[in-house]
Amino acid sequence: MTTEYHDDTEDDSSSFWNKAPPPGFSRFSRFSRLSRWLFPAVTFFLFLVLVVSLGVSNSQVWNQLSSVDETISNLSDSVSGSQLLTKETVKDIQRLKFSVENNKEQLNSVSEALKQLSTLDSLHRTIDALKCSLERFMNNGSMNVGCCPLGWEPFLSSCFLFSRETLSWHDARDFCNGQQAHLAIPLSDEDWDFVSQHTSGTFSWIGLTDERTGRWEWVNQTPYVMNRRRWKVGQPDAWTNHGLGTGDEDCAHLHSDGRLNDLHCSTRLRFVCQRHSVRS
Ligand SMILES: [Ca+2]
Repeated sequence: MTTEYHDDTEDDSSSFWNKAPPPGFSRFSRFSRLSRWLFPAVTFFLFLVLVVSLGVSNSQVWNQLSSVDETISNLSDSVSGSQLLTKETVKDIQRLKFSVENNKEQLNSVSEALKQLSTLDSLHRTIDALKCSLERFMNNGSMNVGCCPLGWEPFLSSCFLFSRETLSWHDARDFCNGQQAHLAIPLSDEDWDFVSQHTSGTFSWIGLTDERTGRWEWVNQTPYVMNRRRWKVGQPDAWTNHGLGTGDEDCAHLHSDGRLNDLHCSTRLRFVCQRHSVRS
């Protein structure tokens, strides 16, 4: 006889596992399953938040580092530029210093030249005085006039230069001024006769004009007293049809007969300079 062994454990187990769970066990089971997923999910979520936060933070730090790097770069460029500018400034100062030294030397040269000119002028005056003394000695001291530069005519206390070249009235005035003289101002009858005799047969400018104020005056701006007998008949007539530009006849000259006529100042004529003679 065979004894069949039946293990009824399965049935018991089945009965055990299949028996209805106690009240509340189902909720506990769902909670248990949920808690098994919830913790990793929360952990993952927190980890994700941490990664994102770190990423954002790193991005901000990176941007700040980039900004600092750019600032340092700009500062470096600025320092380099300043150093370059300082070098150029030093070069400019050196060039300026060299220029000042050079100008100083030139000024010293000009100063020396002026001293030499002053010495020459003094020497020239000394020679004129010696020449005057010599002429006075040769004339046994009978001279009652001063001495004049070569080519000038002495008369009383003046020297007169009667030019052969022709200039406008203004150029003649400037030439005379350059000779430490002025266009002739014959105030006395003696001066007038002396000058008119030397200019006879020519037209010659003298220092008389009405250009500045419309009234006739001497070239040194002292008033002129009108004397009609010194003028040609009908003069001065302030003629305007001269065809020599604007203005009438503002400058006076000695006519060939020694009388005055007004003429346009740009006309080129001979002229008479006058200066004080040298006495010793
Ligand atoms: Ca005239």
